Amino acid sequence: MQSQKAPRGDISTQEYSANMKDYLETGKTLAISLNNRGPVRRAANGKLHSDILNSFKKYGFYIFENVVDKEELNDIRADTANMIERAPQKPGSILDSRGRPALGREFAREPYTFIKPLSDPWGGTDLLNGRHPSKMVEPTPEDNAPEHVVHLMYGMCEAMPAALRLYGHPDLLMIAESINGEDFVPYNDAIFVKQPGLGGSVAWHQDGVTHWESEDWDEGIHGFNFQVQLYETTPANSLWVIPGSHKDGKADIKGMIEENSGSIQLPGAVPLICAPGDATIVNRQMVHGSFANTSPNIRISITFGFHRRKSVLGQKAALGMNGTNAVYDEKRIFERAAVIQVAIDARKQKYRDEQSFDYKPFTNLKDEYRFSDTTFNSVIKDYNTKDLAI
Ligand SMILES: O=C(O)CCC(=O)C(=O)O
Repeated sequence: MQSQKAPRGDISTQEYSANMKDYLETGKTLAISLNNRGPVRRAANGKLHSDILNSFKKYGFYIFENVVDKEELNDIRADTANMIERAPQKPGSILDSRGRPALGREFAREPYTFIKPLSDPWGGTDLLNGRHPSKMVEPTPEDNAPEHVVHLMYGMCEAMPAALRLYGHPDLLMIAESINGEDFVPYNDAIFVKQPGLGGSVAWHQDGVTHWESEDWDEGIHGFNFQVQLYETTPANSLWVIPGSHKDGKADIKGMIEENSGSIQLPGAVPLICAPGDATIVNRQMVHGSFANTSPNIRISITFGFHRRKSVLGQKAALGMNGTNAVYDEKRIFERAAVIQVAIDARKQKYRDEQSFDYKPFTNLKDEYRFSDTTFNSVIKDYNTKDLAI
């Protein structure tokens, strides 16, 4: 088997898929052998069952099955499809491909990232604090491929009513509370869109950039991300992680690839294989990434993270917030956390019989943070200018 180190344009999609085949199989076998998937289970106190917490601590990730039911999933799929359709016709356009005003031209943060099909936009660049040191393989797209594809979408709580409701999901918030404490706070959100035969790579990286040298560094200090999967995920299109790598401090990813004869097929990695409606948690310190999607299957992952409050308080803005020179003070954290409370109420207004999550920092503020036009404007509009990236 050839190793995967050809630069862009030097490898066809067919060759690429053939070179990946054994690696994908090996990863899948290993993934299935791990004891870290199942339904959400609560302990007697209503928090996440310790078996699950222990498994998450051991491996750095966990797959919760059947978290989002079919009806809700269909709502999220419809809102996501609409957001993709309403993207600017090409980067910089103010109209979508049907000539309508593109979504989000009035948002304070651009909601779309476009890339060239099958490319790796971050690997080997200084972007996002330079946290993606090595480039992935970029196969040559088919002749009929578009020039650009949507790779990421931001601002889901503002752009997608069903995503705002998902953000208030009681099981997901209970999981966040169980991992990061009752005063847990948001990080950010992003929707990864990996279209069949077009979706790009996310080069191997660890998410956190702030606390590697902190005196109180530990395996959970950079928080974790959820991914809710809208479609079945496969080894060819899914996110890959190296189990246990969240415990080992800052990884020398460039060195790992060099040691692997320059191949991006890092040994020991596993794909997150999910059914539609499953939700994963991934520790942000894990070495993780995803490959160009030459498969016939789409992956759309609704991704949003949470932190321990003390991990962000007083920290300087990083990653997507780089350049704002912000420091995450009490006011900013409170304002960003208010999105959780409004989301809980937006959800309650649709799913009236469901037991809502009690977000402790807002237990006595529920009435002020009901979902309404007023709170949409004061809390949700441009909420992601207050993301808490570390
Ligand atoms: O889902 C992917 O392909 C990449 C996700 C990722 O890198 C992240 O959530 O940090």
